[in-house]
Amino acid sequence: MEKTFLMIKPDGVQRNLIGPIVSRLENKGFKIVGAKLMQVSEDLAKTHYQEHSEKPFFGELVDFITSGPVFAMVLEGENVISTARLVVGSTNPQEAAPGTIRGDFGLTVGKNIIHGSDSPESAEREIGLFFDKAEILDYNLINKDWIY
Ligand code: FUP
Repeated sequence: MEKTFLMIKPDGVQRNLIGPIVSRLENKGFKIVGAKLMQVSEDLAKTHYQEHSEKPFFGELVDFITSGPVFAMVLEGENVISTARLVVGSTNPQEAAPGTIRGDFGLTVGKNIIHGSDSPESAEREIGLFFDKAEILDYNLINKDWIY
């Protein structure tokens, strides 16, 4: 089953949005197979965002993501990578549709509440960066065969 990486950023954690956001992801039908509150190091931040290393906002991005704890998750489900991106919404919260996480909770592109992997390659890379294999669980939901 497909897996993706999602991370509630420091703004979402500081605003006590872990619960509401995780609730939306569970309600959608995704299965949480890994989750933890963690502090992102500068090295990890730079590696995670390496595709943006030449962008003018790179320094601010690294400062922001390391400014406080994040809530990192691995979710599993059918087409979870693209479907979770729909639930997350557009990068700029001012353009994100109402009903999406960024559309409902965010206001500026620099502080857009949550990250979600954008492709199978980035999902695999990001899960590997943030989680040890032993932190990702393989389990069944009892009597819920219709949850993947
Ligand atoms: P996304 O995949 O939606 O998280 O968006 P990107 O990978 O394009 O951008 C990563 C992060 O860079 C965004 F979450 C916010 C930040 N960013 C800015 O701060 N300014 C920009 O103009 C674009 C992105």
